[in-house]
Amino acid sequence: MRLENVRLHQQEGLFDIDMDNGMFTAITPVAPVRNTARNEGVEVIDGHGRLVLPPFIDPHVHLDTALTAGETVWNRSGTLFEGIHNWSERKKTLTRDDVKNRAAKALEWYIAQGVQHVRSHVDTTDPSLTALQALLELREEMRELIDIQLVAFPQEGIPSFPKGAELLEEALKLGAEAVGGIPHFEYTREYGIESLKTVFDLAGKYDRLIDIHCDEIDDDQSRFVETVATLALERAMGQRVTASHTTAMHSYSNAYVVKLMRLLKNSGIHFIANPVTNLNLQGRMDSYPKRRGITRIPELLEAGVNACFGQDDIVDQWFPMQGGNMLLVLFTGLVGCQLTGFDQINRGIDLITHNSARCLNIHDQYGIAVGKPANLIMLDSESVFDAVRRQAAVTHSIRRGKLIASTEPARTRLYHSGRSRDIDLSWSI
Ligand code: 17E
Ligand code: FE2
Repeated sequence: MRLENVRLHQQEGLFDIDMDNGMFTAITPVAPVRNTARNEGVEVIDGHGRLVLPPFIDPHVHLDTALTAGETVWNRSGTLFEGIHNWSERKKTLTRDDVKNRAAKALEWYIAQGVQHVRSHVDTTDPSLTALQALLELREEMRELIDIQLVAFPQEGIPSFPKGAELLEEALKLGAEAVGGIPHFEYTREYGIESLKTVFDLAGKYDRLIDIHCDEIDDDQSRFVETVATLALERAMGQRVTASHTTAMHSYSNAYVVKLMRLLKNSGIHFIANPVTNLNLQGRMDSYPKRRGITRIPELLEAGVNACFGQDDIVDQWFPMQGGNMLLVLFTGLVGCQLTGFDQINRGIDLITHNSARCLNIHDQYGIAVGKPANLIMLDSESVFDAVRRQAAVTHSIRRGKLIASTEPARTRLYHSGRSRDIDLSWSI
């Protein structure tokens, strides 16, 4: 497979990209003269100057809950806690096929929109571990199209749920890649701390990654992230540890955040914000002004801490819309975090690509470079800025050197004074 006349982010000019045996073999500037020959029989796609990027990543989603919005009831208060309650009712009716069918549909939506890597939490506070077994099967069945990392996620707590720790450990034995937790949901602060020790002990015992739902609450007293970072630091595990959500950081005093930032940086842990979901869930107990409840992404990035954006929900109790469009997640996150300077928008693409790859510990195998797996997407746009601005379609998704999805971009005509013409919705600067 060969792509011709494509643009690369933050590089001048056009390039040809050659792939062979599932790997990138050459990336060559077209100007001043094209000096690469086409090999006979190689499939060629002309990019016509369009942008290519490494595939999008969703580092935080719940595939087991996908497409269950309104089941058994709609979330009326819009809070995290009503969502957890309603899901616990729906959870009683799960079957393997139910989970697989819904998750497979959500994964198709991802694949169609250029996502090739997802990290999905899967609820382990279910004595039958039905959802986990379903997603373990789907992970293997979908491997050619998308990589799925599974986090064993104790939605209703570890010490606060009967056999919570045993179920979590069983999920690791069955093959989940990461251990999760939810300290702010445990009955007491002490249980929260205890739950984190359990998570770190299990990750050590089974050599797994960690991704904690951490301080997802508008309570400025919820400070479990300091314990996550300290355990990561003391056990030298920072690069393998992620704190997801951390929305309470939005409400911390600046004095505390200044102290905390040093620890976060030293620990080397990663952060995932889920801007769409948390703009929806947070601030629900506020009158006006209402807090946005997104963690402090600009400050984390400024401090040199790795951070990225996830979707979290696809048509479920916590967010009833969306489905696989990471450019929409990025757009929402950039607006929600006021990261709308020209450079911030351009660099923002890292929040759904390279930064997420570091968080998932897949960065060695990720990116458009000779010798890496030939995974990339092409967008109906010439620049990142324009693609983010107008949510450009992903026209091609190529994985291991093979086309796995394509989308025809929309064409628009304008009719005026008896004449009609195509209009161009792009704007590149
Ligand atoms: N569960 C949870 O604890 N928090 C969330 N944001 C979702 C599920 C989606
Ligand atoms: Fe989540």
